[in-house]
Amino acid sequence: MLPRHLRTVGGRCFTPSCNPRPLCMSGNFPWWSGPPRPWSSFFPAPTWHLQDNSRPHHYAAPHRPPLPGGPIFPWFPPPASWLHLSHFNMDAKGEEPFRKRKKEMGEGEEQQYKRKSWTKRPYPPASDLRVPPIHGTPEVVVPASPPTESRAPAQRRWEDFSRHYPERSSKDKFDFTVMSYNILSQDLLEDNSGLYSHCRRPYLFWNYRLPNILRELQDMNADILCLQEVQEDHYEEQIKPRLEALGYACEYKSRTGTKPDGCAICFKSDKFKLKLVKPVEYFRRNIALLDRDNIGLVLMLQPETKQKDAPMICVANTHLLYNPRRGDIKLTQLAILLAEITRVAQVQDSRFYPIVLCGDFNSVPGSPLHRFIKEGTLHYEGMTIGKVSGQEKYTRGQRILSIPIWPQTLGINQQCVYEAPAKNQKQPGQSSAEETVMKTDGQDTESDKRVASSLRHHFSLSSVYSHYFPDSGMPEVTTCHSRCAVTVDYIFYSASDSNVFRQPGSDAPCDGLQLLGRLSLLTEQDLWSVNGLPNEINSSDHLSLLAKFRLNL
Ligand code: KL2
Repeated sequence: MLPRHLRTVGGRCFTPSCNPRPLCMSGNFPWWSGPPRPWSSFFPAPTWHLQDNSRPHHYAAPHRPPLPGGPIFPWFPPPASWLHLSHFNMDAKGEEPFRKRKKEMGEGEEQQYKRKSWTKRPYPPASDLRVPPIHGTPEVVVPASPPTESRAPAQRRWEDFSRHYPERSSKDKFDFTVMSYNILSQDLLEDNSGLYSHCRRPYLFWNYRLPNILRELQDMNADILCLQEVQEDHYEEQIKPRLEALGYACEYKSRTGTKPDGCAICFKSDKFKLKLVKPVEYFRRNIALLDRDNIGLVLMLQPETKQKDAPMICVANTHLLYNPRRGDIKLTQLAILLAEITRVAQVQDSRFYPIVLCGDFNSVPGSPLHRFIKEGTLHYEGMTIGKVSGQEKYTRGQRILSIPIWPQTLGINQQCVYEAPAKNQKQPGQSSAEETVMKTDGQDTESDKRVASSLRHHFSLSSVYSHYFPDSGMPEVTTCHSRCAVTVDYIFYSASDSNVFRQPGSDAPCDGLQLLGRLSLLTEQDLWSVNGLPNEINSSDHLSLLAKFRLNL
């Protein structure tokens, strides 16, 4: 990939802010039938001059104007070498030879890859590609545009759980919505272009993707946005100004090292007052295990209510390491984040302000890392490092997690709490049971060994999503590209004692939240029926997650 300063090639920069308006752009969106969007004059989207009806496997939107004839790419594609999009050029001519793609694959991936990305799929009409916009706070199932074919289009529905809770007067409750969304940084898209070889090339340009992403953020209108893979230049120049204009206050933490992206938390400034910002870096110079540049961001927000002392809400956002084999690093990064949350969200002893923990954890449902977050405990003795995130099927021959996983010099104990400097001093969030464990440390009993190889944390966290569709048993998917379609994104939250979705078995005292609703996810099949991700409408390789919570005052 070219360094960023070289991306202005031939007088053309591939970010909209400094891009001369391409000849084939117009200021409106082909799928948007409502009033002109406020941003359309700032971020013009291409019209359908890119149509290529000669390729039957690419659907042709019925409302595209006919081709004027002659060349249709006055301004792109650039030569492959400019953007490392060589296979996109191949895509334009047909499919890249399978032999070549095979080289990039790991063992066992071949069949999966063949099936997922290169089976010819019938392409649906444009109306099927539409994820319905949600205006205002989502309360109702958004009506689908009438399908033009017999096959039902993939739709995301608002699932309303508010009927499970008694009505409360407005002064006794504080309702708010939270969105978690990995927006796919353009740099990472270009670095890992092999993952997007199934996509039509025009949909991969930042000029095209940005308006779609902003549209989605605006239409969802969440009170809190937790965004991952936000490229710093795009954030400063385009995303932050737009969100501020929509009434958000924005906080950002860039990845360490030379990585150009990071995480942002944006919140409606008329709904919350910012009490604390805690950027979290996982990199530690002196700890070999922590040589990666992932980060997290934690905010303490005070709801703006008529009642004076509404409890604060802790909102954490992270993007954990991708590497499927390095579960040891992922768990340690998570432990650092949990230790930071413990520091800032503790009311007293083991009581915490309600926590909303969002992000891309690069771990699948049911994996040890996922179970650890939900269950609050993980016995990891004998576990291979590749098993932790559940991304890898074949973990034989891999190292097992050391006991303890991270060195003492990190200053975080097995309960994911920063150790106090003085010996025998009670840790924040430490129960008397753990004190006892520490005192008996050194006696080599079986149960001590088990404790030594167990992680714990002190929060009682539930997941907004159930990860499987109850009717069909099909897995929900939050990310989908040519190599995989899985859940790796989550919204976890402290469920109140009265929450019907409270994690079974969790007995930690909890000043928590009630889950009032969520925007349903899709199956892998749904997503491939619209050519996977990113596609014409959904401009990331992840879906956004959206939940509505109630804080009882
Ligand atoms: O899975 V992700 O995509 O949550 O959407 O998080 C990482 C991956 C992101 C940040 O590192 O970049 C993607 N193969 C596939 N995807 C990769 C790879 C890779 N080798 N490296 C980074 N990513």
